[in-house]
Amino acid sequence: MPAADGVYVLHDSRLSGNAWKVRLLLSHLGLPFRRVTYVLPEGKTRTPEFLAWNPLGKVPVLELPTGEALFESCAILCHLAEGTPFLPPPGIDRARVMQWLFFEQAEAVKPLAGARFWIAVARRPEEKAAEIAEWHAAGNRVLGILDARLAAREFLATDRCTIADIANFPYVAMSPEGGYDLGRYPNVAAWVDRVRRQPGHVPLIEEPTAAKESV
Ligand SMILES: N[C@@H](CCC(=O)N[C@@H](CS)C(=O)NCC(=O)O)C(=O)O
Repeated sequence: MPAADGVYVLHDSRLSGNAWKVRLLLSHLGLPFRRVTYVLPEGKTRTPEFLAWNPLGKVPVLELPTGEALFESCAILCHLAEGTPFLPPPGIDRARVMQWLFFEQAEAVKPLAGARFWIAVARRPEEKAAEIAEWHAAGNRVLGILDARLAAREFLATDRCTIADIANFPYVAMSPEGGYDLGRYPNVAAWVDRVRRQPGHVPLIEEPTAAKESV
């Protein structure tokens, strides 16, 4: 369905951390949007219409009021945050924001989200036992790096909450579902609470919990 009514349309799934990032920023910025929520195994992200928005067939996709569509959560964050305090103007602070966005995509998502998916969403950890062991090693390294970064600062990139924090938040906050112990990373745990207390914060699941979670 096109963004005919001139508002943002977020194509997401209920348990997607990547889509949660976008919903968080839309809410922080007070931007009205419509949600189209997919049950990923149903295959509706593989239709020609969806693939025209994102050839990878993944959520999130954001339809803009102009009718154009963007995929890749961090690119969407950059676009929405342009000209707001969530993305500093060109310079070293903006480069630091980018640094932590790339860190999230290149280093953090796979081990944190992979373990969470197989343990807490698919609930078939035995199928990925070897990978989960590898993810836990890599993910604990990531959490250690974040903990060191946050030892003497409140936010990842600058002295305020930016899209660097919004991007890293979901899969770090949900990492205990994947068997990670945030008690080992007190600076990360305090940052998770801090990001959660930002005005406009929304939970992953906003409606009452259904009996059976869909992906
Ligand atoms: N790098 C992408 C990853 C997107 C992604 O992996 N989306 C998942 C949900 S969190 C998805 O749609 N998976 C379904 C599939 O791979 O078919 C982003 O940050 O947006």
